Amino acid sequence: MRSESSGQIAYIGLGSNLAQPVGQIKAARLAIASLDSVRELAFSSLYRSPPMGPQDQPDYVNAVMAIVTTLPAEKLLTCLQAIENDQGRVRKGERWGARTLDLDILLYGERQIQLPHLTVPHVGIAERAFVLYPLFEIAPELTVTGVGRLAELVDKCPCNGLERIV
Ligand code: ATP
Ligand code: 5RX
Ligand code: CA
Ligand code: CA
Ligand code: CA
Repeated sequence: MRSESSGQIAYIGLGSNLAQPVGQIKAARLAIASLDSVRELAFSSLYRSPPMGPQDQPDYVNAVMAIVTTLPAEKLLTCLQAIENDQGRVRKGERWGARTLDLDILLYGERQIQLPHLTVPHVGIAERAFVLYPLFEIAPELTVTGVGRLAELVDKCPCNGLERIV
């Protein structure tokens, strides 16, 4: 019955390359798990990698978290953006610049969502080693809605510089 459903499984990508990235990721994990209507299911290792996109910025630390949530995807995004702001994220002029914390909704159940401020599955998911490898670690059997099996995406994605650190 819909009113008794326990929610959706969602995968969140975490990234940081400023102000002690490992601490930022750990703090964000606690903040996300502490949200009402969110429960942590799994958390990947932490990975370091050179910046993709603009390269005049520090290396990133990334991880992926699986949650179960009764929040609709749009509300989840709002909560994640509030956590980014709480952890000192400042949006500067440059697109894809350095940040204390970046939280992306990678997947939300098997939903495909196309809203002005929310695209799910996340646009970059199939090309980004720093997303695919940690995601594969916690959900090796996953199929990315509309894209294909995660195991195949990982096989096709060079790990260029991605290192597991914790
Ligand atoms: P990228 O999305 O390519 O990884 P980014 O994370 O640096 O780049 P941001 O500046 O953090 O991009 O976000 C820009 C906007 O992307 C956000 O304000 C949000 O509305 C939108 N957005 C669209 N789809 C998603 C999603 N699945 N998860 C998080 N934000 C999203
Ligand atoms: C822009 C990603 C262009 C890929 C982006 C991260 C491309 C990053 C991150 C690492 C960005 C979005 N690099 N670059 N980790 N975010 N390693 O989280 S900006 Cl081609
Ligand atoms: Ca909680
Ligand atoms: Ca991102
Ligand atoms: Ca983002």
